[in-house]
Amino acid sequence: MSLRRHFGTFLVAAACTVASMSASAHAILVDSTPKPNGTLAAGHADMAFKYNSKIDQHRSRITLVKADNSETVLTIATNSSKPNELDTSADLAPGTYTIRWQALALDGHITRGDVPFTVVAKP
Ligand SMILES: [Cu+2]
Repeated sequence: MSLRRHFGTFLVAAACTVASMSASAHAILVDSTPKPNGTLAAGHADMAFKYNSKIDQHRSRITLVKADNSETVLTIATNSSKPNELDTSADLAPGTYTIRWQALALDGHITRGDVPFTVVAKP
């Protein structure tokens, strides 16, 4: 966690606070697979992140952070029938992970957040 990252988050929050006085539609995560602190089975995992507003799927980003802090940018499957959603997938071994998402809403505001989760071996 760098100071720069925190400062950037603060700027986004401030911009959205001002914008919300007019018509704001910046993206807030409302549901996800995996859930925050949730669990997935090992193997090929489909993941979905649902927001309260339309997302620019081409200019948003989903990064998989492993327990050793190595990062992999995942491919977002663009899907015009699910405009509020970012879909991706990865092949996951058992362990602890974080999905770091960055979503560009149609109001031009970027929001970001972390979804920590655990992958367990298939029974
Ligand atoms: Cu906004």
